[in-house]
Amino acid sequence: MRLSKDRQVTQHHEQAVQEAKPALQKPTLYMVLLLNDDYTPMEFVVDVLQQVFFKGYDEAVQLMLSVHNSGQAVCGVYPLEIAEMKVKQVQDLAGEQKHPLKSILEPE
Ligand code: TYC
Repeated sequence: MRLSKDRQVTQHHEQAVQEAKPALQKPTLYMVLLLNDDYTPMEFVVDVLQQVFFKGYDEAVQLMLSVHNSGQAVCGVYPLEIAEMKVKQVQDLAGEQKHPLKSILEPE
């Protein structure tokens, strides 16, 4: 199809604008990671993984051990507001029992 010079320029311009867009957008999903420490009891971490991240018992144990052995692990991937809520829930539950357990967010 033949296009007028004007149309070609417009199309080229639109394409250039669209290609730049993904780099400017904020990531929409965030990973919630649990961090290891030397003091939080293993059973408490398993409880948190079940209550906050809705893991079954066996998966919660595996995930807790993976954090214990590797330093951290991803517990779930969520939109920002949900991910922030999970971090706060972990912080609140740990704080109630005076455990140093921590979770953080990272862009997916
Ligand atoms: N390392 C802790 C212990 O030996 C257990 C633990 C696991 C703590 C996972 C935090 O996110 C954590 N009691």
